[in-house]
Amino acid sequence: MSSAKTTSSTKTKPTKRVSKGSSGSTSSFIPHPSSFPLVGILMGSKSDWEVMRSADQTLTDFGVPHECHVMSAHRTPALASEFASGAEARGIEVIIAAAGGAAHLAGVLAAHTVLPILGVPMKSDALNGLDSLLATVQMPAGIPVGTLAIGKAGATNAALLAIAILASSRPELREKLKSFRREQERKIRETTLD
Ligand code: RP5
Repeated sequence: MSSAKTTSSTKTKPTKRVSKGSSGSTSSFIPHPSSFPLVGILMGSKSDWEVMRSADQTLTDFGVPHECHVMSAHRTPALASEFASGAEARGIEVIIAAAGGAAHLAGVLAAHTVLPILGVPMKSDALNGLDSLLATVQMPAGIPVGTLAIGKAGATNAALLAIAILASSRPELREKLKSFRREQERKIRETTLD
């Protein structure tokens, strides 16, 4: 699964042609003509997609243009490097990176860009995601990765945190976040038990 998505959930494969970014670096990731993604959601395997749909859906709900791709720190290291190196020049402002097991994707991306990287550890069969969590969170000083919770909660919160980062310069997004919190609070306050 590799798709570029817009706020209207249009799924298209990323155009595979080479262009020059403003930084002079080459990139194969060209935005869909009708969308200029602000957030990139990356995951190490298609097997992560069921969980990462939550990040995709949250960004869609807030109307944040974004794109979703599968790439791996281990299986496609050159692709991961290319994406991260060219992301800033393409207008991406935040990258969400999900991986499981020896979860190095977020760290490898962070090594190639100064954009904020939000890591989401995937639940693994062998160690229930503890391996993914430790691999994502234990970055050496100097190359930060903001690590979220394991699994779906982490995926949703990575999207909300990306929105909060974008909202620092976009008042309309800040208002949407406040409205989301109010609605969340209202639901809890109105909860009744049998
Ligand atoms: C990681 O290995 C992926 O992020 C995934 O969570 C895990 C297993 O991948 P598959 O073997 O299911 O492709 O790279």
